[in-house]
Amino acid sequence: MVVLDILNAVWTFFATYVLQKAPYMVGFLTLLGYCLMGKKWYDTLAGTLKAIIGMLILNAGSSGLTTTFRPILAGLKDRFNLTACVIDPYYGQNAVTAGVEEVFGKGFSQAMTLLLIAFIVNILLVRFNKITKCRALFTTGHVQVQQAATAYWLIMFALPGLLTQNVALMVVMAVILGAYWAVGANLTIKPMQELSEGAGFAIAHQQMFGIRLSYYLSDKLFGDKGGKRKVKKVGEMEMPGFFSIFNENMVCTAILMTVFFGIIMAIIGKPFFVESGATTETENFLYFCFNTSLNFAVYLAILQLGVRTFVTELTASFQGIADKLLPASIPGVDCAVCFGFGDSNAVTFGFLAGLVGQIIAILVLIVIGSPTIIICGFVPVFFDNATMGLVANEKGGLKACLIIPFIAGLVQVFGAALIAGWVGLAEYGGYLGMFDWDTVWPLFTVIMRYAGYIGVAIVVVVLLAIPQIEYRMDPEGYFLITEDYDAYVEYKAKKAGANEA
Ligand code: ASC
Repeated sequence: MVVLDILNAVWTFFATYVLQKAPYMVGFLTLLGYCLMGKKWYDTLAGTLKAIIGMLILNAGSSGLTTTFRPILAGLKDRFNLTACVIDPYYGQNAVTAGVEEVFGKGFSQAMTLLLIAFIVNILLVRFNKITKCRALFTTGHVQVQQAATAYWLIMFALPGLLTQNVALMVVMAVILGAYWAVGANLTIKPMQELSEGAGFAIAHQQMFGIRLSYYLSDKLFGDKGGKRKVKKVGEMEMPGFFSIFNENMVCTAILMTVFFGIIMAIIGKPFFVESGATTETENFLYFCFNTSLNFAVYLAILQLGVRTFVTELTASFQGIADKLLPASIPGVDCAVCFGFGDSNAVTFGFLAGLVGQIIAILVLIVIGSPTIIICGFVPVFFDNATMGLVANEKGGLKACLIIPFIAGLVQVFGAALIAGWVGLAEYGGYLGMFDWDTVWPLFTVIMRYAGYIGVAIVVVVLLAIPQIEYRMDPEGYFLITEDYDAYVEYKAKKAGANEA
């Protein structure tokens, strides 16, 4: 009994402080990887610490952005007394916690059990990737918590018949969520390897299908058509005179954010910020707006430093895990990691284009008298659209970097309004609202709601078929791209040469 108690305590500690805390999960994987590689103890210690600290720095940047700018967008809601649904992962999680007992008669703790089982499904799918073709392991715990909560709600809503059968309910949920993690992260491998020139990570976040869609569309609609068309990327834009200062990432971010957030903050007005404690009665409001807006560039710079600190450690050590435990796999990380690669200004442009899209969509909802009104959340509007913009810019240049996030912004609001209104989460004030959860997950929910168990089978089969199709399109390059990126580039060049000849 004592042994069981100890095991239980160790497990609870691990689940709470490692599995759900991204920096320590990344540190744990780095430690494990270096140990499996037989690295000297002091190199292992140094690498592990760098990985944890790098992730903590990244978190400092990303939570700085989130805590400073989230209240501003949410402030619009309070200022105008709107009863509306905020699309934001944290509001989404709160809404599930607040409503799940009342609506389904189930506690929130089961969502955490779901998380653990789904994670095991993810590991198994990667372990057997000779068959499954899934190559990426999800490591972003906080995102897994939010997704487990929302998936828990959506699936119970879709399959009310399962509510009395706990085991079946958990199995269905874990298989779908675990498959979504494995398949989604896998979809981002190609765009991320190309963007980072083989840094060796995938994205394990909330817009994984969005990233692949952005990659696909930017290439199809705005791409260079095999060298026949010139694509102008954000970084290559020659801007005349005054505009050339926009080439500098920090300056560009600072100016654009001052304009955009300056306007929004002016609309909300000083009393709101005094009340929320962000400023004081005596502080000059113009100064406050300017200083807050400049902090955007500060947090972005911090975030990018964090990426540089931990990515090499994590991906180098992951080789040990890939060699010994999970062959041909790479780690899936937070979407903010890709902001350390590509054209930094694409991050800012993608975000602003997405914000414009979201604002227009919200105005449309108001004008048509939609029963569910959405308020933009900072996390989807920034992290989703910046990521998709960055990817779009790589393939399709500036035009793609503006148009694709703009459309994504529309889709996020309309998708969220439909699904959150339908499943009843809007009543509790929030919905996860990130790109995949406004598109792919609503689709899953519709299929399961109307086709029951057959729907579950359709969702699982379609998900698992995706990596198979991708593999069949390029069997030789498929594992090469994660195992040896230089060899992959050479192989691609040879193939392109052969095609031309
Ligand atoms: C999310 C979420 C965050 C951010 C962060 C981006 O989905 O919950 O805190 O995105 O992961 O770096």
